Amino acid sequence: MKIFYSPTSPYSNKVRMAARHAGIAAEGVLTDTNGNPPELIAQNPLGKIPTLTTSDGKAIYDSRAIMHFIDRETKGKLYPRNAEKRTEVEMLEALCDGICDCLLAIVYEKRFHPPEKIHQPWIDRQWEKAGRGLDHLNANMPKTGAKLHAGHFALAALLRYLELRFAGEWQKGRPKLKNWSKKFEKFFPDYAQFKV
Ligand SMILES: N[C@@H](CCC(=O)N[C@@H](CS)C(=O)NCC(=O)O)C(=O)O
Repeated sequence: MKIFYSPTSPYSNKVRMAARHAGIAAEGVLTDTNGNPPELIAQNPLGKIPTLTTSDGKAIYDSRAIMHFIDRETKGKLYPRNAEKRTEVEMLEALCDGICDCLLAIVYEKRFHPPEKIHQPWIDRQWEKAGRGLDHLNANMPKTGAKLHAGHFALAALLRYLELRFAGEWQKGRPKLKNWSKKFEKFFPDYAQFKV
């Protein structure tokens, strides 16, 4: 099994941490999407990471489809069996991924436009969404103990991305969120390896 990934991609980090936790052996294939690598495009026409290739050559994307695949392969290591609890975990994952979507939109707006074409109102709109999401997380932190689930990995990946691209810009007024990584790392010591 292979996972096309980049250490700076939050969705890649989410699935790679989850695979590690669930005991899925997948070889990481370091991938720069900017170059449209043919081996990635052959698996995923969208040219996005993460993309997983199974041992029998099937491609699986996007990150949530990969998470569900890992969960099925490991008989439920990532999502609770109970329907209500599962929905809660899926919502946490959706919120964390959604905040990453907003943050990525900001990064791409700046990266793929010449300075005079960067549209600040679009950046502000995305930053507002991300801010509301982060406030919601800070007010509704997930219980975190030895039994980790997909939502924890999505949150851990989001925090790594914030540290990487928005250092010092998101912690104010969100002490619980700021301190959560330390707690998570106690239960997932490999978290340090997912820092760029
Ligand atoms: N919804 C997708 C998002 C994947 C995504 O946007 N990945 C980024 C890297 S973090 C990417 O591949 N960007 C390259 C591109 O869009 O060309 C998922 O959850 O996997």
